[in-house]
Amino acid sequence: MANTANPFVIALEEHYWDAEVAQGYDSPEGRVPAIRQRLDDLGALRLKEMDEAGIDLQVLSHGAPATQRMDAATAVPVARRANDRLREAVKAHPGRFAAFACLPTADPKAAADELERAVTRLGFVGAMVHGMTNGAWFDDKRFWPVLERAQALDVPLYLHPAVPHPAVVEVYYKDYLKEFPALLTAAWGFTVETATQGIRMVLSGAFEAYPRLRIILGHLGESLPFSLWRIDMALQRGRSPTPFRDTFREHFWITTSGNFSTPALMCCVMEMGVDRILFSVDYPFVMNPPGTEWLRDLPLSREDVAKISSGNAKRLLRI
Ligand code: GRE
Ligand code: ZN
Repeated sequence: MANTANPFVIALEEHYWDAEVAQGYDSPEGRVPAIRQRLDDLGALRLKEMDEAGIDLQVLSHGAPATQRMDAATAVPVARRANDRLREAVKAHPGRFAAFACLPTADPKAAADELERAVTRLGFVGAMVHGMTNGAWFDDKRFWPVLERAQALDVPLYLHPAVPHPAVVEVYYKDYLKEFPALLTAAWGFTVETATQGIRMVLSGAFEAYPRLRIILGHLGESLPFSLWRIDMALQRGRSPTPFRDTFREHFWITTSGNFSTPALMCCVMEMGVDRILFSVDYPFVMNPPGTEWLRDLPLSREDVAKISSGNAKRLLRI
């Protein structure tokens, strides 16, 4: 119930599956009927659960790995059609949805063009990229045309987790996967993969090349805020041109997706500042009510809760 005493609530990392993109996907989570039903729904059920939890607007994005594990010839037309269909879903419920584009990153030039089309023609607020593109990290210079275009369009790129590289799965996780499949995803594998991607983005020099580039990380920054001091200290023993911590705090925004921990949030507030923290659930992998109940009861001022609820998102995404 949207209580008038509560601020407007925008949730930033809220997933769906496009039938064409998700064709042939097989994930343990996608096989859970209650999750699959919600991934497939961009209408009545989703809106009912938003209303019940007090979420006014979801920024929709495809679930992992979206179009990041497709070859270039496949990804380019599929991403285009998926973004067109997502645009229709957003249009069908004015004021309730916004969208992050999926990009055919296997063809970086086409991905940059699709980002531009999604922002300028479809009204999308940025794009989401899920882990490695066929084994290549997103900080690789081949992908810099996408970074350059995001800066030119003044939209953020949301770096979302995906299942780690097969060699990592083999060496780090295989022994425990049968009993604990989530070790590979939300429990730890996603976090390590995406934190590594965040660190690599800084080390690559991309933010010196694109000084207005903005990156969003979910899950309270994939644990990076907790480790900022140590990373910064250790890297400066070498010859890092810009202090890691300064670059991270200037270019990264973080969301609360799937991580409703007050102690972890307090660490983020202290390291990043409250202006860099945006509410998110990670629906339907996580349900809405625990997220909004946590948000309402945070031991922060009303002004700070309002910033996390939607004020920061409105400014970052120009919603
Ligand atoms: C996600 O895309 O956010 C996700 C998965 C699988 C498990 C948990 C999760 O794809 O948050
Ligand atoms: Zn997610």
